[in-house]
Amino acid sequence: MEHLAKTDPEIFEIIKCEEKRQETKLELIASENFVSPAVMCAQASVMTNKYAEGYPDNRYYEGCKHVDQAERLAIERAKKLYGSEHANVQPHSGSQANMAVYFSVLKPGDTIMGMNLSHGGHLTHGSPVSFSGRLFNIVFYGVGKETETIDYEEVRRLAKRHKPKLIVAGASAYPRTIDFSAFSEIAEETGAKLMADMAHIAGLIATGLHPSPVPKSDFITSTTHKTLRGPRGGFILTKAEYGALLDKSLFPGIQGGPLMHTIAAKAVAFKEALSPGFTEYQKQVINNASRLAAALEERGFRLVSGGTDTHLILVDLIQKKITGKDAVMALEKAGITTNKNAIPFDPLPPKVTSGLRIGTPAITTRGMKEAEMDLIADLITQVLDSLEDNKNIDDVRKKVIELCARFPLFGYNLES
Ligand code: DSN
Repeated sequence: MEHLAKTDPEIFEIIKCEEKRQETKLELIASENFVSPAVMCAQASVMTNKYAEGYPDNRYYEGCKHVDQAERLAIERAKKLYGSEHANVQPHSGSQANMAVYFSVLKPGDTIMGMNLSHGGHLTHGSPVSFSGRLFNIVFYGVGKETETIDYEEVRRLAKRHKPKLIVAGASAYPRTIDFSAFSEIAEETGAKLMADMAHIAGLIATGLHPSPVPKSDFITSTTHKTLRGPRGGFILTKAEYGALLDKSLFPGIQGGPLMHTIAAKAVAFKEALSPGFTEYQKQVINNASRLAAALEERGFRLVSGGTDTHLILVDLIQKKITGKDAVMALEKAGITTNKNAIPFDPLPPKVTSGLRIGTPAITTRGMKEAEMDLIADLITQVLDSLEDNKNIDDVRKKVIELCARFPLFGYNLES
C-alpha cells in the first residue's frame, strides 16, 4: 500500500476510508463477509497479469503453466469440498454462473421455474429486469401466505402444469432450510433439470450444516464471497456427464479471459473451507443468527417465517409502522449496515419495502458471539424505536464504535 500511497494518493485515500468504514461499522448485510489476509494476498498477486482463455492444459495463450496449476488446485479443492464430479471455477460472478447453466441446457423461449424475487428469490431466477426474464419464459413459485416458507406442493402443481425445462432452487432472502430433495423429486417427476443456486448458504453446505444439493441436482451454482468467505466471484458444480457442455457454455459462450488472480484466491478460500476451523465458524454464524433472531423477537419485531435456520433474518417492519428504506437509512447513520428487502406479499414497492434483511457472516468473522447478538438487538431496537432522534442515533453510533473496537479487523485507529 505504501507504493500506492505515493503513486495514486487519491485512490489510496479512498481505500483507507473504506477500510475505516469496514472497521468501525457493524456489517450486517447477509451476503457480505471479510476475507482472510491469505485470500487478499492471492487476489492482489501477479496472477492478474495473465491471459488464459480456455481451461488448464487447453489454453489459447502460452505461458500458462502456473495459472494452470492454480486453476487445477481450485477445481480439485472445490470438488473435494462439495463431493462433486466436476467444477468450473471461472465464473466472474453468481449471475454469470447462472447464465452459463441456462445457456448450456436451454434455448431462448424455454420455460424456467424460479422463486419469485419478491418472496426471496434472485434477479437471475427470472426477474423481468434481468436477462433471465427477458430471454426465457418464467413461471414463479413462492412461499405460502401463512407459513412464509416454500410451498412444495405448489411447486409440484406448477411444474406439472407448465413443464419447465429447468427448475431453479435457491434464494437470496430466505431464512429457512431449502429442501433440495423435494425439488429433486419434483424435477424428476416432471422431466425438468434441477439447478440449485446455493450462493447464500455455500459455507453452511460445505460444512454439512445445511443439506447439500450436490448429489441430487444437475447443476449447482454459487458465489464464493458470502458465507463461503472467499474472493468476489462464482463457481459451478455439475455431474461429469455435463462437464464439457457447461465449460463450453461459460467459455467461449459468455466469458473471455478468466480472472486468474481471483481463481488463485478461490483456491485459497476452498482450502480454508476444508479446515476444521471453518466448521466452527459456520456453526457460530448459525448460532449468532438464531440468537439475534430470538433477541429481536423479544424486543417486539416480527420475523418472516418466525425465525431462521441459517445465517439470515428477514424482519417485517409493518407492525412497527416504518418502511425498510427509512429503517436502513437510520441504521446506517448509527453505523449499522443492512439492506432493505421486500417481504413476501409486500404492499410497498422494491425501492421502499417493508422489510429489513440481516445476516451474521461478517460479524461472526470478527469474532462476535451470542452476548454481542443481544447487544446488537438492543442497538437496532434503540434506532428503530426513535428513527428521527439524532441524539439517539449519535448515542448508538458511539456504542457501535466501542463494540467494533473490541473485535478489530485491521487494527485501525478508531479515534482518528
Ligand atoms: N446481491 C446478493 C445478495 O445480497 O443477496 C445476491 O446476488
